[in-house]
Amino acid sequence: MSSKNKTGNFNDATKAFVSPEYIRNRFSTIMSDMYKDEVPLYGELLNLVNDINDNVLSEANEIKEQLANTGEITRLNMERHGAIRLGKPYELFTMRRLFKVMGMFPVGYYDLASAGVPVHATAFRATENTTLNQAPFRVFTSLLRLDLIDDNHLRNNIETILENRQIFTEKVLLLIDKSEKEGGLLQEDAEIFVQEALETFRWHDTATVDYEMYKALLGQHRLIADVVAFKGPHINHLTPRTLDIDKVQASMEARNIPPKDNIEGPPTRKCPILLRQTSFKALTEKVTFKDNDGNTKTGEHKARFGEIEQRGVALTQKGQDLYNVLLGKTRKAIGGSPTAENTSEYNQLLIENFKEIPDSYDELQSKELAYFHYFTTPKIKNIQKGKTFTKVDVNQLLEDGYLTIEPMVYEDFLPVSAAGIFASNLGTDDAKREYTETSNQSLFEKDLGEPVYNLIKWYEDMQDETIQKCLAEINI
Ligand code: OOG
Ligand code: NI
Repeated sequence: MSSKNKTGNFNDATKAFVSPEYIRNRFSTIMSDMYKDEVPLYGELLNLVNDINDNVLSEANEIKEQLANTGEITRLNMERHGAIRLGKPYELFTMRRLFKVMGMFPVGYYDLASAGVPVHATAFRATENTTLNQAPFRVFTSLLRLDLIDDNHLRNNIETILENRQIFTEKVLLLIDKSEKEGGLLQEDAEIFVQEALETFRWHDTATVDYEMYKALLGQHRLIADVVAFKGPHINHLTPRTLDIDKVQASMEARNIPPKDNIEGPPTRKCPILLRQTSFKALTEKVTFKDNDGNTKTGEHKARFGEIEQRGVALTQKGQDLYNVLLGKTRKAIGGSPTAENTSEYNQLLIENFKEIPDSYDELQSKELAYFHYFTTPKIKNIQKGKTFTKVDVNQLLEDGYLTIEPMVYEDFLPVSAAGIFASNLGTDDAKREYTETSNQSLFEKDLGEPVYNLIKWYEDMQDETIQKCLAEINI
């Protein structure tokens, strides 16, 4: 080996690419710091969530052990998601490339039109258990559906406004290209990348349209004004993960954080399922509007809020179907979305109806309603040599104590909850809008530039990975 070559290797070793996990955590941190500055209540909420999580962990050993076994314990304090709303296909396509630099990929398709919000969406996140535990940051990303705007004249105006905007900085576009070509970013480029990427998510207090246009956009849907009237897709909330959402909800008022009336999702349970979410209401923020003659006008805009969530076990298709039936049944009984007036009636009914989903992990497992991590126990050394075990033996191995399970946490979102969160921050009139068009996953994927991961298949594969690992240990 020549010394030149050696020098080359040496250089390569010192100038290694930083991992997507490093970039993702770095981005998540500076985003959170920026949002704390922009929306101070979010900082308060973070403190409250941390206090309550510490309490839960010191009091409930069971939960602590469970999170240690699944590897989630290390990520708890950095765990959060955000949400952005994009206007045109180019923005979605490029956002996919941007998130890929951070090891985030589109998982799932969410149609919100059926819930009265003219967008469809995906969530960008890590897709491996280890990388999720190292950097759990995710972003719910929706794209405006212009095909749902019935006013032709306004739709044309919106298209022109959106055509003329560039939400990404030149530098970030160059670094995305570089990362794609070279297979990663060096430390110094990664730092520039996160700072430049952050610019896209920043709040702008000057609108790009005049006040009349803003009013026209609002008249169509408050969400449309939020997407179209601004220079970029400001992050509209960040959501830390709590281990006890009921406690946080009950403690918010005492810290002057005004909570939304009800918690979205399933009821309180011993074994939490899927996802429960609540938020504080959006701030009223001053916005400057300029017209063509250079006159300015000050108005108000509501978009940015804070949210918290408690995550539970992921459900199988069978479990999800049951969840949708029970939630639908409860909402129908009270006449639609819950209101401030019927919150306690709604919660009672929700608890009652959800008794149909067993509240024990063993039963959720045996009825194939939820996904689990499988682990071998020390007992496997007593297993007779010679026999080969396969997937069909798993339940027997569990029963005989050779295997144990821990719940696999739900990493994704719920369309009805998402619509409820949207609605609580958009005003009731908008929430009552009805769009009859059907969901359009293939158009979304065309705009995105690649298919989204199938949610159920992702959990199925993850569970299978843990089972195969156990079988390999047993069959050695
Ligand atoms: C997104 C709402 C969806 C969630 O947690 O379900 C969401 C939005 O308001 O843009 O973040
Ligand atoms: Ni959210």
